[in-house]
Amino acid sequence: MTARRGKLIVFEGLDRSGKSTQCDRLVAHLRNRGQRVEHLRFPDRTTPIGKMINSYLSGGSQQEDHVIHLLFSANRWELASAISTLINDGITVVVDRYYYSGCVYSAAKGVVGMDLEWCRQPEVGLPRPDVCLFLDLSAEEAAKRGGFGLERYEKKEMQDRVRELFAELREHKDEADDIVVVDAGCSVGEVEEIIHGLVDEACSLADRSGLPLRSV
Ligand code: Z5A
Ligand code: MG
Repeated sequence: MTARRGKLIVFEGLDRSGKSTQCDRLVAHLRNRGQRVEHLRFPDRTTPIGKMINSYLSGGSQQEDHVIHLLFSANRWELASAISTLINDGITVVVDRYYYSGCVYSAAKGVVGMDLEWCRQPEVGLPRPDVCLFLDLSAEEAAKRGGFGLERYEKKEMQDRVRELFAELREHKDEADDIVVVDAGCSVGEVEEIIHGLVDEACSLADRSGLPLRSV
Protein backbone atom coordinates (compact mmCIF):
# COMPACT_ATOMS: atom_id res chain seq x y z
CA MET A 1 0.00 0.00 0.00
CA THR A 2 1.35 3.45 -0.88
CA ALA A 3 1.75 5.90 2.00
CA ARG A 4 -0.96 8.56 2.28
CA ARG A 5 -0.01 12.05 1.24
CA GLY A 6 -0.44 14.95 3.65
CA LYS A 7 -3.33 17.36 3.23
CA LEU A 8 -3.36 21.09 2.56
CA ILE A 9 -5.79 22.83 4.91
CA VAL A 10 -6.31 26.58 4.64
CA PHE A 11 -8.01 29.04 6.97
CA GLU A 12 -9.47 32.20 5.49
CA GLY A 13 -11.82 34.91 6.63
CA LEU A 14 -12.17 38.49 7.63
CA ASP A 15 -10.12 40.23 10.25
CA ARG A 16 -10.66 38.95 13.81
CA SER A 17 -12.71 35.98 12.57
CA GLY A 18 -10.45 33.71 14.63
CA LYS A 19 -8.19 32.24 11.91
CA SER A 20 -4.99 32.24 13.98
CA THR A 21 -6.82 30.92 17.07
CA GLN A 22 -8.32 28.02 15.12
CA CYS A 23 -5.12 27.26 13.19
CA ASP A 24 -3.23 26.86 16.48
CA ARG A 25 -5.95 24.59 17.84
CA LEU A 26 -6.19 22.42 14.74
CA VAL A 27 -2.41 21.97 14.58
CA ALA A 28 -2.35 20.93 18.25
CA HIS A 29 -5.31 18.59 17.76
CA LEU A 30 -3.80 16.81 14.73
CA ARG A 31 -0.40 16.49 16.43
CA ASN A 32 -2.10 15.02 19.51
CA ARG A 33 -3.55 12.40 17.19
CA GLY A 34 -0.02 11.54 16.10
CA GLN A 35 -0.08 13.26 12.73
CA ARG A 36 2.90 15.10 11.32
CA VAL A 37 1.79 18.71 10.76
CA GLU A 38 3.47 21.89 9.57
CA HIS A 39 1.93 25.27 10.40
CA LEU A 40 2.41 28.18 7.96
CA ARG A 41 0.99 31.66 7.68
CA PHE A 42 0.84 34.20 4.90
CA PRO A 43 2.23 36.73 4.65
CA ASP A 44 5.35 34.93 5.86
CA ARG A 45 7.07 38.01 7.21
CA THR A 46 10.41 36.24 7.82
CA THR A 47 11.65 36.01 4.20
CA PRO A 48 13.25 38.98 2.36
CA ILE A 49 10.01 39.47 0.40
CA GLY A 50 8.01 39.03 3.61
CA LYS A 51 10.04 41.78 5.24
CA MET A 52 9.12 44.14 2.39
CA ILE A 53 5.45 43.21 2.88
CA ASN A 54 5.70 43.76 6.63
CA SER A 55 7.20 47.19 6.10
CA TYR A 56 4.41 48.07 3.65
CA LEU A 57 1.62 46.83 5.94
CA SER A 58 2.98 48.66 8.96
CA GLY A 59 3.33 51.93 6.99
CA GLY A 60 7.13 51.93 6.93
CA SER A 61 7.31 51.94 3.13
CA GLN A 62 5.19 52.54 0.02
CA GLN A 63 4.65 50.15 -2.88
CA GLU A 64 2.77 50.57 -6.14
CA ASP A 65 -0.49 48.54 -5.91
CA HIS A 66 0.39 45.98 -8.62
CA VAL A 67 3.85 45.58 -7.12
CA ILE A 68 2.63 44.81 -3.59
CA HIS A 69 0.06 42.40 -5.02
CA LEU A 70 2.79 40.50 -6.84
CA LEU A 71 5.01 40.54 -3.75
CA PHE A 72 2.24 38.88 -1.68
CA SER A 73 1.94 36.27 -4.44
CA ALA A 74 5.72 35.82 -4.69
CA ASN A 75 5.77 35.28 -0.92
CA ARG A 76 3.54 32.22 -1.52
CA TRP A 77 5.55 31.02 -4.52
CA GLU A 78 8.68 31.15 -2.35
CA LEU A 79 7.14 28.31 -0.31
CA ALA A 80 5.16 26.51 -3.02
CA SER A 81 7.63 23.73 -3.72
CA ALA A 82 8.34 23.26 0.00
CA ILE A 83 4.58 22.82 0.59
CA SER A 84 4.35 20.23 -2.20
CA THR A 85 7.34 18.34 -0.79
CA LEU A 86 5.83 18.26 2.71
CA ILE A 87 2.50 16.99 1.39
CA ASN A 88 4.18 14.30 -0.73
CA ASP A 89 6.17 13.25 2.34
CA GLY A 90 2.92 12.63 4.23
CA ILE A 91 3.00 15.84 6.27
CA THR A 92 -0.21 17.86 6.56
CA VAL A 93 0.16 21.62 6.09
CA VAL A 94 -2.18 24.03 7.90
CA VAL A 95 -2.09 27.55 6.48
CA ASP A 96 -3.31 30.81 8.07
CA ARG A 97 -4.48 32.93 5.07
CA TYR A 98 -3.56 32.01 1.49
CA TYR A 99 -4.14 33.32 -2.01
CA TYR A 100 -7.85 34.01 -1.35
CA SER A 101 -6.76 36.89 0.90
CA GLY A 102 -4.27 37.82 -1.81
CA CYS A 103 -7.11 38.24 -4.33
CA VAL A 104 -9.67 40.05 -2.22
CA TYR A 105 -7.48 42.55 -0.34
CA SER A 106 -5.82 43.73 -3.57
CA ALA A 107 -9.10 43.84 -5.53
CA ALA A 108 -10.74 45.78 -2.65
CA LYS A 109 -8.54 48.78 -3.39
CA GLY A 110 -10.60 49.51 -6.51
CA VAL A 111 -7.60 50.12 -8.77
CA VAL A 112 -8.72 50.19 -12.42
CA GLY A 113 -7.96 46.83 -14.06
CA MET A 114 -7.12 45.09 -10.77
CA ASP A 115 -10.32 43.10 -10.41
CA LEU A 116 -10.63 39.66 -8.76
CA GLU A 117 -9.84 37.82 -11.99
CA TRP A 118 -6.66 39.82 -12.61
CA CYS A 119 -5.59 39.42 -9.00
CA ARG A 120 -6.09 35.64 -9.17
CA GLN A 121 -3.83 35.10 -12.19
CA PRO A 122 -0.42 35.07 -10.43
CA GLU A 123 -1.78 32.43 -8.02
CA VAL A 124 -2.61 29.93 -10.77
CA GLY A 125 -0.33 26.91 -10.36
CA LEU A 126 0.10 27.13 -6.57
CA PRO A 127 -0.67 24.00 -4.50
CA ARG A 128 -4.47 23.77 -4.26
CA PRO A 129 -6.01 23.22 -0.82
CA ASP A 130 -7.91 20.05 -0.01
CA VAL A 131 -10.21 22.35 1.91
CA CYS A 132 -10.42 26.07 2.63
CA LEU A 133 -12.27 26.79 5.87
CA PHE A 134 -13.80 30.25 5.57
CA LEU A 135 -14.50 31.66 9.03
CA ASP A 136 -17.58 33.81 8.60
CA LEU A 137 -18.22 36.62 11.08
CA SER A 138 -20.56 39.61 10.87
CA ALA A 139 -19.10 43.12 11.07
CA GLU A 140 -20.96 43.58 14.38
CA GLU A 141 -19.45 40.44 15.94
CA ALA A 142 -15.99 41.35 14.63
CA ALA A 143 -16.26 44.82 16.19
CA LYS A 144 -16.96 43.22 19.59
CA ARG A 145 -13.56 41.48 19.34
CA GLY A 146 -11.68 44.79 19.35
CA GLY A 147 -11.18 47.86 17.19
CA PHE A 148 -9.07 48.12 14.09
CA GLY A 149 -5.32 47.83 14.50
CA LEU A 150 -2.73 50.12 13.01
CA GLU A 151 -1.93 48.20 9.83
CA ARG A 152 -2.63 49.64 6.41
CA TYR A 153 -5.82 47.70 5.50
CA GLU A 154 -7.46 47.87 8.93
CA LYS A 155 -10.03 50.50 8.01
CA LYS A 156 -13.81 50.12 7.85
CA GLU A 157 -14.27 51.05 4.16
CA MET A 158 -11.59 48.57 3.07
CA GLN A 159 -12.93 45.82 5.35
CA ASP A 160 -16.50 46.27 4.03
CA ARG A 161 -15.27 45.84 0.45
CA VAL A 162 -13.15 42.83 1.44
CA ARG A 163 -16.29 41.26 2.94
CA GLU A 164 -18.18 41.71 -0.38
CA LEU A 165 -15.30 40.35 -2.46
CA PHE A 166 -14.84 37.27 -0.26
CA ALA A 167 -18.54 36.53 -0.92
CA GLU A 168 -17.92 36.94 -4.67
CA LEU A 169 -14.83 34.72 -4.59
CA ARG A 170 -16.75 31.97 -2.77
CA GLU A 171 -19.05 31.81 -5.83
CA HIS A 172 -16.15 31.70 -8.32
CA LYS A 173 -16.43 28.63 -10.59
CA ASP A 174 -12.94 27.42 -9.70
CA GLU A 175 -13.21 28.09 -5.95
CA ALA A 176 -16.73 27.12 -4.90
CA ASP A 177 -15.91 23.39 -4.48
CA ASP A 178 -12.95 24.02 -2.15
CA ILE A 179 -14.40 26.60 0.24
CA VAL A 180 -16.52 25.62 3.23
CA VAL A 181 -18.17 28.40 5.22
CA VAL A 182 -17.96 28.04 9.02
CA ASP A 183 -20.05 30.16 11.39
CA ALA A 184 -17.27 31.86 13.36
CA GLY A 185 -19.69 33.65 15.69
CA CYS A 186 -19.95 30.72 18.13
CA SER A 187 -17.58 30.12 21.04
CA VAL A 188 -13.96 29.15 20.30
CA GLY A 189 -14.68 25.56 21.40
CA GLU A 190 -17.82 25.25 19.29
CA VAL A 191 -16.05 26.57 16.17
CA GLU A 192 -13.19 24.17 16.85
CA GLU A 193 -15.54 21.19 17.02
CA ILE A 194 -17.20 22.11 13.71
CA ILE A 195 -13.74 22.43 12.14
CA HIS A 196 -12.61 19.02 13.38
CA GLY A 197 -15.61 17.44 11.65
CA LEU A 198 -15.02 19.30 8.38
CA VAL A 199 -11.30 18.50 8.36
CA ASP A 200 -11.96 14.80 9.01
CA GLU A 201 -14.43 14.80 6.12
CA ALA A 202 -12.05 16.58 3.72
CA CYS A 203 -9.15 14.28 4.66
CA SER A 204 -11.21 11.09 4.19
CA LEU A 205 -12.43 12.38 0.83
CA ALA A 206 -8.84 13.07 -0.30
CA ASP A 207 -7.73 9.61 0.91
CA ARG A 208 -10.64 7.83 -0.79
CA SER A 209 -10.01 9.67 -4.07
CA GLY A 210 -6.32 8.75 -3.98
CA LEU A 211 -5.62 11.86 -6.03
CA PRO A 212 -2.30 13.66 -5.68
CA LEU A 213 -2.10 17.27 -4.53
CA ARG A 214 -3.72 19.45 -7.19
CA SER A 215 -2.78 22.91 -8.46
CA VAL A 216 -4.83 26.12 -8.41
N1 Z5A B 1 -3.06 40.27 3.07
C1 Z5A B 1 -3.04 40.74 1.75
O1 Z5A B 1 -3.35 41.89 1.49
N2 Z5A B 1 -2.65 39.90 0.75
C2 Z5A B 1 -2.29 38.62 0.99
O2 Z5A B 1 -1.93 37.88 0.04
C3 Z5A B 1 -2.32 38.13 2.37
C4 Z5A B 1 -2.72 38.99 3.36
C5 Z5A B 1 -1.93 36.71 2.66
C6 Z5A B 1 -2.12 40.87 7.51
O3 Z5A B 1 -2.71 39.60 7.74
C7 Z5A B 1 -2.79 41.59 6.39
O4 Z5A B 1 -2.34 41.11 5.12
C8 Z5A B 1 -4.29 41.44 6.34
C9 Z5A B 1 -4.60 40.83 4.97
C10 Z5A B 1 -3.40 41.18 4.17
N3 Z5A B 1 -4.83 42.79 6.36
N4 Z5A B 1 -5.78 43.19 6.96
N5 Z5A B 1 -6.57 43.82 7.43
P1 Z5A B 1 -2.56 38.84 9.13
O5 Z5A B 1 -3.05 37.46 8.89
O6 Z5A B 1 -1.17 39.04 9.62
O7 Z5A B 1 -3.60 39.54 10.10
P2 Z5A B 1 -3.84 39.09 11.61
O8 Z5A B 1 -3.85 40.36 12.31
O9 Z5A B 1 -3.01 38.01 12.15
O10 Z5A B 1 -5.17 38.28 11.56
P3 Z5A B 1 -6.60 38.76 11.77
O11 Z5A B 1 -7.23 38.41 10.51
O12 Z5A B 1 -6.77 40.17 12.13
O13 Z5A B 1 -7.17 37.96 12.99
P4 Z5A B 1 -7.57 36.40 13.07
O14 Z5A B 1 -6.32 35.60 12.99
O15 Z5A B 1 -8.65 36.05 12.16
O16 Z5A B 1 -8.20 36.29 14.52
P5 Z5A B 1 -7.52 35.82 15.90
O17 Z5A B 1 -6.24 36.56 16.12
O18 Z5A B 1 -7.53 34.38 16.02
O19 Z5A B 1 -8.63 36.36 16.91
C11 Z5A B 1 -8.92 37.75 17.03
C12 Z5A B 1 -9.46 38.04 18.44
O20 Z5A B 1 -10.72 37.39 18.62
C13 Z5A B 1 -8.56 37.48 19.57
O21 Z5A B 1 -8.66 38.35 20.66
C14 Z5A B 1 -9.21 36.13 19.91
O22 Z5A B 1 -8.97 35.73 21.21
C15 Z5A B 1 -10.69 36.45 19.68
N6 Z5A B 1 -11.47 35.29 19.24
C16 Z5A B 1 -11.10 34.32 18.37
N7 Z5A B 1 -12.09 33.44 18.19
C17 Z5A B 1 -13.12 33.85 18.97
C18 Z5A B 1 -14.46 33.36 19.21
N8 Z5A B 1 -14.92 32.25 18.60
N9 Z5A B 1 -15.23 34.04 20.06
C19 Z5A B 1 -14.78 35.15 20.67
N10 Z5A B 1 -13.56 35.69 20.52
C20 Z5A B 1 -12.73 35.04 19.66
MG1 MG C 1 -4.37 36.16 12.51
